[in-house]
Amino acid sequence: MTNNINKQGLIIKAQSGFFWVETGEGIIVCQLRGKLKQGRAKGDIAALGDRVDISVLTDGSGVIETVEERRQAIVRLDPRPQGEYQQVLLANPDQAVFVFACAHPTPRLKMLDRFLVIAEKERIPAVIVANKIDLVDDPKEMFGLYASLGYHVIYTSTKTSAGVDELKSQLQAKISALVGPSGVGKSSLLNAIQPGLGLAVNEISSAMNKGRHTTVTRQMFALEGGGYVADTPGWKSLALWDTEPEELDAYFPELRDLVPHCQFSDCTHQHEPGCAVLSALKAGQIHQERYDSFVRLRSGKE
Ligand SMILES: Nc1nc2c(ncn2[C@@H]2O[C@H](COP(=O)(O)OP(=O)(O)OP(=O)(O)O)[C@@H](O)[C@H]2O)c(=O)[nH]1
Ligand SMILES: [Mg+2]
Ligand SMILES: [Zn+2]
Repeated sequence: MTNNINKQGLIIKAQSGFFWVETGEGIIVCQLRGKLKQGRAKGDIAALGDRVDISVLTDGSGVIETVEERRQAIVRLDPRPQGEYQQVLLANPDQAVFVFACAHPTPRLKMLDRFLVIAEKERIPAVIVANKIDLVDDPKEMFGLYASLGYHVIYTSTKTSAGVDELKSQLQAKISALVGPSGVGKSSLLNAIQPGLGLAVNEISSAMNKGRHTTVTRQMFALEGGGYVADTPGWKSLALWDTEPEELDAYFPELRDLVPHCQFSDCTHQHEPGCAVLSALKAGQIHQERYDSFVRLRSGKE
């Protein structure tokens, strides 16, 4: 009855209901099969990073028949009159790469802490890049604490090329969400890894920042040796939207193992007697700044 060809692929670009699917034998522009759209009011059915089954029509266009279940996703909640809508910024990221500069701009570690909490919650492995190490004497003074918590910290400079190869191999064969404030050197780092890459990502990034009523393109970029990098500027506006205050201690690696030792099972780690977190803080085993971030996020402040 039909002579459609069935293929599998990865959504590498999404724009206005069209999806660019990399099949391994070329890119096919697809739309969603109508029956898939039934749940649409709740959130994106297909998104950047989704693995899909498609059928290819005789005209060369494609139809997405099924979307594989997501392992995890970076999701933004969009309040709409008809109810909250879950925008998927990136499906199935293998890692989130948080880029900060050692100076110019001054690193906002509170923002990094918040990003790390989101990554922990979504179970996305986090990698920290401390760029512009050429501008400071001791970059580990600022970022060393994160390595002690178990995070992989890569120290880089696009001026001296320090750490660029390490970053390159960290990105290889993975889907990475690249996140960080403006001016920290994301584009410069990508260009150092692969000429032209930073430029391409930047164009998309600035288009996305124009506001919600302009056309939103979400795209990820292929690395020569395999793997993809997606710029996800939406992290700045990600709220910890479905996080209860009680679960937050689980997203701080240095706190979560202490929690079972607190005297009260509903301990807020702020004033209770017998609190293992407060004891550790007093003993200098927890960094004050990280504890402050915990208290801040727990109180719902952004
Ligand atoms: N000293 C020094 N400057 C750097 C380094 N990396 C980038 N820069 C400079 O920092 C500035 C910002 O770099 P970009 O690569 O445009 O930063 P970005 O993160 O892509 O910024 P947005 O696209 O606005 O998000 C530029 O002037 C770069 O030349 C570095 O390792 N050391
Ligand atoms: Mg840039
Ligand atoms: Zn406690």
